[in-house]
Amino acid sequence: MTDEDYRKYSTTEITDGMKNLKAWKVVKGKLHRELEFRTFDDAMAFMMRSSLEITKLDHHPEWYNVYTWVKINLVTHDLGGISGYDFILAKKLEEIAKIFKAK
Ligand code: H2B
Repeated sequence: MTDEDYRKYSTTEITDGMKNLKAWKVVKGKLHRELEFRTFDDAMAFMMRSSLEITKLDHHPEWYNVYTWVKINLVTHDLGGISGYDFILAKKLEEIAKIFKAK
């Protein structure tokens, strides 16, 4: 994470970044992912574990939980678009989701 990452990405940069995030899509100008956990408790544990990284990054997801689902949208509100920080957070969330064997 550097100042270089804190920049609104161009369409080309976003397309490039998506190559490393196979399960993610761009929906309405945000990085989007829908995770399904084995149980509601796992979904909650994922959110709690992620909160530690989110606080470290000081970059926050738009997300909500329904039962075993966690639906995530990432965008940099202060820049009005997707930045490098959204990609950094997406990769982090993906790693944590793996620990919980989310689909
Ligand atoms: N998270 C996201 N996703 N976008 C932001 O613009 C943002 C944030 N701004 N978390 C941060 C906090 C900012 O308000 C603080 C002061 O760093």
